[in-house]
Amino acid sequence: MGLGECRFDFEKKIILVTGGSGLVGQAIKQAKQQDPRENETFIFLSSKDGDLKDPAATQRIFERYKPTHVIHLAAMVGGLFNNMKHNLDFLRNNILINDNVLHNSYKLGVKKVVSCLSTCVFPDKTTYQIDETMIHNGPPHPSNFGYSYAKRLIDVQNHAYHQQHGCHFTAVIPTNVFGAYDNFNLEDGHVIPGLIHKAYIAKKEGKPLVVYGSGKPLRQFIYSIDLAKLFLFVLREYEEIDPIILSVDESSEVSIGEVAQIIADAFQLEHGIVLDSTKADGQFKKTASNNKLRTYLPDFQFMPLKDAIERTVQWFNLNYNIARK
Ligand code: NAP
Ligand code: GFB
Repeated sequence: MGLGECRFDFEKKIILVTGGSGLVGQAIKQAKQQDPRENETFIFLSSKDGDLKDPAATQRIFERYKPTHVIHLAAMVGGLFNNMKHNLDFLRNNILINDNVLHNSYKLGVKKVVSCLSTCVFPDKTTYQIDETMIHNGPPHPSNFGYSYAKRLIDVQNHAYHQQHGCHFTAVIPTNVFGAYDNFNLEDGHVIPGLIHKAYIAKKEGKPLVVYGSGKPLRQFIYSIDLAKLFLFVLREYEEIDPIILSVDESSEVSIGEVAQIIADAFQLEHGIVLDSTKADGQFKKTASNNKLRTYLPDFQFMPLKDAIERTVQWFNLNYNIARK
């Protein structure tokens, strides 16, 4: 069954989206408006609704909204440099958040939970392309071991809840995501929002764009809106407990230098790009296979990277005042 085609599903769904105010949450808000279903009611949470690290606050949220389905996005999230500085916080905060959300979902008889891992959780020393079966095959890259082990544990928890209680808790594994409402903080954010913010400043100051590291590492980037459409597919159609990678094709993998050039062109920068090799490169590559996704959605069209980056640059220029930075 393709995207947009739906089996008639009259079951009333109350869908709680934890982390609904962030990059991916805002994209799901937009995607569900573009592809609405009468039987679905969405509730988008932010940390203002309650700290999900706190068991009592989490229980209050679940008792208040009584969800039938959960899209679990809430997490301590950050780029390479934030992870390298705070591996312990990424480990503890995400373990606490995930345990509270999954256990309250079990206690309230939630019919389905779709949690969110990341391709950085896979082993650093591996064969390529990486696929879903490799998730526990060795240590992750040392730059983000805290976040990675906390995320791997979600897969372990999903299987444990299924084995002991028959719960239907699953997970998706996206590659690096970008888009509107991202975290454009220069220290803590990911590479695309970081470079967009730096290009914005470079444009104003008539300076070159500074790219951290060698510019050689390779990444697959998925636009938040494409990811959101795939999240809705998984919520509505995907029946497995085992996770599924949500990634663009391997052929769309680019180097950091190439993505920096796309951003510099989008801002029509006139002073070029310089590399700051004093900064870390992190993991050289984490090339993921989307073969499993393609068995479900062989014709899914991803937005070309250049177009998606130009839309994100446009959003940042228009929303500079409200953007997280
Ligand atoms: P984000 O923009 O940083 O948003 C994080 C969300 O989680 C926000 O809504 C935030 O609420 C909420 N949150 C954080 N700590 C919380 C707490 N203690 N209690 C309640 N809510 C809390 O993150 P994102 O990029 O959208 O990531 C969404 C999911 O995708 C995460 O699970 C992340 O691990 C995963 N992921 C992201 C990427 C990527 O490249 N961004 C790649 C792969 C996977 P406030 O807005 O109130 O702070
Ligand atoms: O997106 P990023 O921070 O995360 O960095 P990772 C990607 C690459 O971009 C690294 C380079 O090779 C950086 O050296 N880079 C160049 C920059 N300029 C910049 C810049 O201005 N800011 C940043 N941040 N990078 C993360 C994991 O790894 O991937 C997280 O640590 C999460 O846990 C995320 O999984 C999706 O792709 O290296």
